Amino acid sequence: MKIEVYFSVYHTLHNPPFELSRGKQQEYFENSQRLKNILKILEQDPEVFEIHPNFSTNVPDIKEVHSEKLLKFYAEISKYLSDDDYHIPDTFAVPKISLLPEDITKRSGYFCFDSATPITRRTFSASLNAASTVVKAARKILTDKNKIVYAAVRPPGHHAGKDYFGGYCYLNNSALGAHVLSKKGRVAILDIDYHHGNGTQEIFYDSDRVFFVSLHANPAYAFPYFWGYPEEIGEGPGEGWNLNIVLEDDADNRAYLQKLGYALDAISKKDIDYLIISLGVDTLFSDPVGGMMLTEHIFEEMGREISKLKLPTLIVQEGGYDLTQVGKCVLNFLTGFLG
Ligand code: SP5
Ligand code: ZN
Repeated sequence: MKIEVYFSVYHTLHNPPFELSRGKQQEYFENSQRLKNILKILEQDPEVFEIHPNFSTNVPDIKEVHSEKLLKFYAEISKYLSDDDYHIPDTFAVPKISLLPEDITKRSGYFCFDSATPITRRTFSASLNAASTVVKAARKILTDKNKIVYAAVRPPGHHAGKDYFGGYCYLNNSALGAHVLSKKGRVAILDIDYHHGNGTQEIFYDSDRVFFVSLHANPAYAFPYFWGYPEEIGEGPGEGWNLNIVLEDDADNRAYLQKLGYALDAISKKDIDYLIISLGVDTLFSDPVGGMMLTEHIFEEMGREISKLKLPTLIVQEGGYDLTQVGKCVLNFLTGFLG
């Protein structure tokens, strides 16, 4: 059995010089070397990984997931910025109000919720290319349900909401993929990134077509802080279709697998047709952004356990910032998934 890998070639266009986190200037953790390292490892086994570069930035139905104002803002700030420039919002709308300031460098604070997500001239292009790659990969699942497809993309997506961005994410890749699949059946999104996928949660919060299940570090002390609590269960028709499972930072392989078991149980109790995995490997002990204690071998077991759901599956890359281990963790996960 093979795994088809779709990758967003234009990801290198998004490479901000630094981020502001914890009030300090730091290296940009979500850099292009991450994806290069993942691909370098997968390319070594062409028998298993069939790699398809995606050059498109076309994302049909993008307006069904993201607001027109957000997309217009991205288009305008892309034109405003020159080649080597970068933009970090500095004034934020709290609470969210309905008027947008004219000044483009202040309008960003209406859509953005953190200071670690800079925008450059080509950020929107790179994000559209990532989103387009995931939509292509999702369509592949529709035409061939036996396929396992992995979307090797960046920037990541799970923190981006309908009308906002943050956490290194601009467009919600997994949500756009889920949107495509949800037209043909019920979808579960299993988010195993270290951080809560607040954007994905928000996009499907009132929907019973997409079951969002996230395993993540306790937001009482971990990013994104304001979302990810077990009380958030969905609303309206979506009540019972959102499941947050919280882990502590001392979580080791055993604790993690136990909670993953709860997540898989919950998914198998619903009538699901397609699975999307938001695959973050920032749960690794050595990750410079995440704080858990997992070792690289556990990713293989995670893949194996999830594959037992026996669903047509699209795996989408989210976080993972230990440059020396990110490729190995992804490889282990995919190998385990293949069985
Ligand atoms: C997709 C994803 O994983 N986004 C995560 C965004 C986390 N942003 C907060 C970054 C804080 C970085 N702090 C680094 C501490 C250095 N020891
Ligand atoms: Zn993360």
